[in-house]
Parts: sequence; structure tokens; C-alpha cells
Amino acid sequence: MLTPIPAQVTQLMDLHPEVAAALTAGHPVVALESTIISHGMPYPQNVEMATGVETIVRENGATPATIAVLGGRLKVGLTPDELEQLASDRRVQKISTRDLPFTVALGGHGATTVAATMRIAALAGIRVFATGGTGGVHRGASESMDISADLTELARTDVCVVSAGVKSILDIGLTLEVLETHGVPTLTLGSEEFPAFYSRRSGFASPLTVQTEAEAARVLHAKWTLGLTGGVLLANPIPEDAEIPAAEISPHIEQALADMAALGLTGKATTPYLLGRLVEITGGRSLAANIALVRHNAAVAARVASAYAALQG
Ligand code: PSU
Ligand code: MN
Repeated sequence: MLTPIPAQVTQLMDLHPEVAAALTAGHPVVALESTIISHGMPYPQNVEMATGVETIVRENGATPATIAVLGGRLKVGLTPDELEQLASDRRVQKISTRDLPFTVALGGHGATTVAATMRIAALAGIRVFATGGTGGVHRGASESMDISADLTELARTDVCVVSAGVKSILDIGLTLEVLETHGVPTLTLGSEEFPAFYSRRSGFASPLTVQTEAEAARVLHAKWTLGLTGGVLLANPIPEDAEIPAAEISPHIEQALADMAALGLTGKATTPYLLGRLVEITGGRSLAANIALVRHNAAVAARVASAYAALQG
């Protein structure tokens, strides 16, 4: 079922013709975020990753729609030149939901976080979204109150986010608690344990488990048919051959957190700093793991989107 995009939103949005055609036909579409490109990985691996991920979505039967804000326009589906700009133009800001009106109003360039991407995907009528990792409750949040707006958006926006779980730079237990509070179904694909991004294991049981993408699609369909608004988090453990076991990555994460504390970084700068510092500390191994898990998530998301489209009839 296609919900028409309100006219006042269409005026602010550039829907790529290929994405528009897929949506009109009821074909599966997968949204992709852009903070991971501009602030999550170094150039030029970021642009290679983004292009590769779009190909994987296509190979798995869906149309990719990478989302960003360029010159104040909501972009749903990017041209190769636009992807290159996002990956390399230093004026591109990391923007979450709170920043969206400002960037649109002042004609800025924004790479959208999971939260802002979910919101734009929902405005375009896209229900499935692939990323690397989602934000969550930061360690020490009882003092800092640093809780990612990704969780707020999962609470209220009807989009399924496929991620490799939550990095242990965050407090995984508290993140799962907040998801529960907000009624966000939190499913892990093929595992009883919630994954920790670089590692398949986190030490935390997954609230729910599904064995196939088709089962996940049925959960989405049931949730929204019941009138339960808000998102679904589908956690997809990193492939075994790419994982960095928890025992190995933990000391590196502690090191990165200590380095960040020494610099006094807070707020939106923390996640990009920690990701970049881990790439340095691990000699590039965390970047290879990050790329592998995003590619895996894109394939899973495309299959979920296909199964969901089939349920819509
Ligand atoms: N986790 C990653 N890579 C990323 C991000 C998170 O492994 O690139 C990005 C995503 O865009 C996510 C954002 O939405 O960081 C969360 O930032 P914050 O914690 O400031 O809300
Ligand atoms: Mn934050």
C-alpha cells in the first residue's frame, strides 16, 4: 500500500527517479544512511563502501535509496557525484533529527544519522533501512545524559532498522532497556544473543530472535497492522570471518574511550571520534570489520524489504 507523500514535503524532497518508480510500483526499496559515509569512515574507503552497498541491495532484489541533505534539499537516492561530495566535502555536517529543520531552512549540506535518515525514509514511504551500527545510551549517561536520538526515532517512526547491534563504546544493557521502554521490537537474526557490532557476542540475551528475513518481515507487518507506531530494530551479527572477538576489541575500546576523555570531547563528536580512533588503534582492522558488517546488513535489509513488499500484496 502506497501512502502518498504530502505535497508540502514533495516540495522539499528530490526523489531519485529510480526510487520513485520502485515506490510507485510497490517494489522493495532499502534506505541507506550517510553519516556512516561522511563521519563514520575515512575517504576513499567510505565512497567505495557506499557504492558497494548499493550494488548489494540491487543484487538482493531491492532498490537502494541513500539519504542525505544537499543544499537544503532532502535527497532520497543519490547520483554518483552526490555520493562523492558527501564522502569528501568537509562542509557536510553530521545531522540528526534536531538539526534537520536548520539544514533545510539554511540550505546546508547534511549527512543524516540513523535518526534523521529514518525520518526522511518514512516521509518518502520507505519502511526498511540498512546501516552499520545504531546509536544508543552512551556509557556514563547517568551523568552526561548522552542518549542517541536514534532511540527516540525508533520509538516513533515506522521504519525497520537493520544494524549489527550496538557497539560496546555504548552501554548495551541500558540501550536494550530504553528500547523496551519505548516498545521497540528488538530482534536478532539467527542468534539468541544480541550482537555487539564488531563482535557476534555481547553477553546480553536478545529480547527476541527470528530465524529468517521472512519472519522479520512478518513482525513488521504485524506491528504496523496492529497500529503500533514506531520502528523495529533487526540486529544482524557480523559475519564470523570478519568479526573481532569481544576479548580482543574490548581493550582497544577502553583505550579509545580514555583518549576521548583526555581530549574532553562530548556530544555529537563522540561517535565519529571513537570510530576513527579505533581504526588507528587496530591498524585498520576495525574498518574492515565495519565494511563487512554493513555489506551483510544491506543484503539482509534487501531481503526483508522484498518479503515485506510481498506481504503488502
Ligand atoms: N555507529 C557506527 N557507525 C556510525 C554511526 C554509529 O558504527 O557511523 C553513526 C550513525 O549515523 C548513528 C550515529 O546514527 O552515528 C549516532 O550518533 P550519536 O551517538 O551522536 O547519536
Ligand atoms: Mn549523543
